[in-house]
Amino acid sequence: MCGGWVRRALAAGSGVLAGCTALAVAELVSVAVRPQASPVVAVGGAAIDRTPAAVKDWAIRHFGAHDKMVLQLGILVVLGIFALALGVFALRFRRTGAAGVLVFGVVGAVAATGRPDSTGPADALPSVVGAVLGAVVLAVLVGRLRSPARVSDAGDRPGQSAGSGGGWDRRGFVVAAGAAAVASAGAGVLGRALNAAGGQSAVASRAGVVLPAPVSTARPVPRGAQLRVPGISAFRTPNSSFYRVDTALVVPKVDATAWRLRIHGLGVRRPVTLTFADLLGRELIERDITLTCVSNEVGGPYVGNARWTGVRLAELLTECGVRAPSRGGPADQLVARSVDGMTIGSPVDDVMDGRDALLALGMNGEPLPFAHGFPVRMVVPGLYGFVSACKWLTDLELTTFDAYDPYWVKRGWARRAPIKTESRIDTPKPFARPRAGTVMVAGVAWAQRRGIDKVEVRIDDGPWQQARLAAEDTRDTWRQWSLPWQASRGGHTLTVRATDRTGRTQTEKRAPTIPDGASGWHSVVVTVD
Ligand SMILES: Nc1nc2c(c(=O)[nH]1)N[C@H]1C(S)=C(S)[C@@H](COP(=O)(O)O)O[C@H]1N2
Ligand SMILES: [Mo]
Repeated sequence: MCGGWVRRALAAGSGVLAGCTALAVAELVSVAVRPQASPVVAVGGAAIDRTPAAVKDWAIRHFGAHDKMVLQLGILVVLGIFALALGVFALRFRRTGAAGVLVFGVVGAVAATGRPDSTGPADALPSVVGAVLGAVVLAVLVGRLRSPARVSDAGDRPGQSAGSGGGWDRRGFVVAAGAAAVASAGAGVLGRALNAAGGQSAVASRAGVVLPAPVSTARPVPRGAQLRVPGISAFRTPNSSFYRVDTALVVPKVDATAWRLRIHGLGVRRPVTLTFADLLGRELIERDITLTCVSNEVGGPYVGNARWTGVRLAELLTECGVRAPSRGGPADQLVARSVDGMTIGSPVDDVMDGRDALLALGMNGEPLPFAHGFPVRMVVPGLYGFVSACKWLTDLELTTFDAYDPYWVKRGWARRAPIKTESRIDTPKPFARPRAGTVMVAGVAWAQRRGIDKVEVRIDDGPWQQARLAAEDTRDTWRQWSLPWQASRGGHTLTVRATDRTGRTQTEKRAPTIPDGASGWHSVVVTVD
């Protein structure tokens, strides 16, 4: 009896080892194809694209920057469970079990070739080659578990090998399993290392970028824009802590020297293809702009303020012969495409209305970090990122809102999404226990394009008290505020609301992030000791 259990456990382990072999080999083969073609990345990407907006939003909220790691871990856990089962199954049905590994190869291959950034059938190779070798490993290992022990096997004690399952080739199994484990670990480590090194030309191209001085510098941030209150968000968000929201499981590493941007489409009288050097050679401007994600909950972290350096998008479009629809042009939507197949649509009228819509090359004084879109991304003041801020940009197409729905719109988000007037309490933090006495309540408020005119704070059900506003940098940047509060002992709820320069006060009405951004007032509950 005992022998049967041992064999079944070893068979399950063989399934896992076969799975590991498949993934490791796929990783190695993906070095020759593209890192994005490796099956876990491809299946993960396909899963992201098919995840309902609400779930995706939930994942972003709950796992934040770790959402992608959680997804990949989830895929591995599911694969692991199937691999265990497949191993046990192969003990009875060796061929069918081994063939089962191939099914996963097909799933990976279909996912990889179906990605929007797929470069062709070669993307199937990592999954296919990996699965074939995985199937071989499973067939060989299970074969050892099924074949009768040879008499010469010195290690085989009669008492164990004569179990109900009969004898099996212990030494053969151990040797084969050891070889498979060592080989797949080697392939996996080598594949990972080579893929990591593969982005070297992109890294070198970024290191070689020298951003020319802008012809129009950002106006100096007024000294009073940054309040000296512990716990308040820095006025300028450093790149290292700038939020990141995108669908890329592997950050695209684009070699700037090979990068091209095509501008074409409806009503583009002079289509062009530009190089990175072409953009560097143009007049650059520098602007402080606060970027906001539509997935940001009231009080959430997906908002940041950076100094962007780039080319005026409207100027470039005008040179290409584009006219805004308000001036009779036929195209009302500008669709930006990234190297990873993301599509983001912005109103042509917005990017050409005189605001500082940029093809950004620089962020806070350095070339864009890879995670934030190197070499070139869009930044449009006043529009949520999903309708304006395409990273790893490679194509700009003029079209209409009627003719084309970009990525997020296909998934239930709005076609047009100006940023809503919002405010956030940065300090005290939720459930903080400040001492009774003067407590500084402080935070940020934003209403890009309109500007912040007033911020008010309410303690419990008390009257609205006007907060002190920090100096305004521009209408397109967030604004800090603070209010000294004479805190009395006990539990208190602090609530904030902002009023923008159009005179509109931030609505109390709660709206979910889908389809066009959350609304409502941010509250923080604290206990004063
Ligand atoms: N290529 C690409 N660009 C993208 C996205 C993406 O998923 N892929 N996400 C957009 C969204 S939803 C936002 S809010 C901003 C975030 O920019 P950041 O990651 O630099 O903060 O990028 C936008 N640009
Ligand atoms: Mo976003």
